Amino acid sequence: MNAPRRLGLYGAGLAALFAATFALAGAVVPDDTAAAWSSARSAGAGEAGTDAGHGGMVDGGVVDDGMVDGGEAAAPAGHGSGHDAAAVRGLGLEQDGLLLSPVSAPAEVGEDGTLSFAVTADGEPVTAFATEHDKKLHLIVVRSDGTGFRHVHPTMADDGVWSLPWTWAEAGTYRVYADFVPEATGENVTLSRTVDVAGAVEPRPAEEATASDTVDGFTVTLDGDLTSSGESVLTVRVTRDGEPVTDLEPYLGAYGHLVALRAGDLAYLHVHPEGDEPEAGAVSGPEVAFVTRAPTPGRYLLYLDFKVGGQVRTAHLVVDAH
Ligand SMILES: [Cu+2]
Repeated sequence: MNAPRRLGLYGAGLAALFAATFALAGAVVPDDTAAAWSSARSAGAGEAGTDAGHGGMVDGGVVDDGMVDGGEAAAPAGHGSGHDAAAVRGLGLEQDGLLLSPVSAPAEVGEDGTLSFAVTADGEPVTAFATEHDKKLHLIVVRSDGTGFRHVHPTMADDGVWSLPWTWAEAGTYRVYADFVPEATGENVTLSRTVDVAGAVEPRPAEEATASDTVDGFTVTLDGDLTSSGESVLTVRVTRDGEPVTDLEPYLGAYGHLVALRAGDLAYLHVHPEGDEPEAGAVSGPEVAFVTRAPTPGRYLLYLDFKVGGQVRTAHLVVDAH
C-alpha cells in the first residue's frame, strides 16, 4: 500500500471518529459550549472547521489544537504579548505536557462513591505538587449551566491518585478542573475534563447579570468592573442584616477565594487575591479584593468562597465584562 493511500485511510478513520464524537457532544453538551469548541477548532484550522469529515480534520495539529487539549488557547505562555494575562485556560485535559487522566466518579445521581483522577507527565503519575493557596491541588466542579459548583480538596495517595468521597446531586454534564502547581516547573496549571451524570436534566435559562447574592443571611455584593482590556480589581463586600461583616476568617491563604468562569464555555480565569496573606487567627472584612482580567468581553460566572465562624459558604455572582 503506498503512502498517500495509507494516509487517506487513516484520515477517513479519524474523520469517522470525530464525526461520532461530535454527534455525542451534540447530545449532551449545550449548543453554545459545542460552538465554542468548534470555533476554537476553526481558529486553529483555517477553513477546516466547516469541513469536518472531509479531510480538513486530518491535517496535522488540527485535532490537538482545538478538540482535545485546548491547544493554543490553553497554552499561550511564552508569546510574551499583553494577552498572556488573560489567557483562556482550563478548557482542556493537557497543558505544559501535563495530562489529566480520565475522571472516575459515580455514574448516577444519588449514588455514593469516589471521585478520583491522576495528573500524568510522559505517562507517569505526577506526585510532587507545590502548595498554592494552602493546598496542593484545588478541585473545581461545575455543571455546564454554571450550577452545582463545588470547590474541594482531594487527597493524594502515594501512587499519585487523587480522590475524595463523591455524590452527584443532579444529572447533567459537568466540567471537572484540577488547579495546581507542579513542583517541577512552579507554573500554575489548570486541566479539565467533562463528566456525564445519568438522569433527567432540566435545562435552565441563561443567568442574568447580578452583582449581589445572599447565602445563609450573608449578602455578598460585588464592586468593580471586569474588563478584557486589562487587569482590574474586583471588590466583594460581605454584610449580614445590613451590617458589615468584619470577622471574615482566612481561607486558602486569603480572606476568601474567588473562581471565575466564562459563561458559555466555562473557560477558567486566573484570579489572585489582593494584599498580603493573612496571619493565623487574624480576621478581616467586610471587603476582600481580587485581581483578574477577562479573556474576552461577555458574561462571567463568579463563585466566592468565604469563611465566617468556621463555616465556608459560597456566593454566586454573574457579571458582564466589557
Ligand atoms: Cu481550593
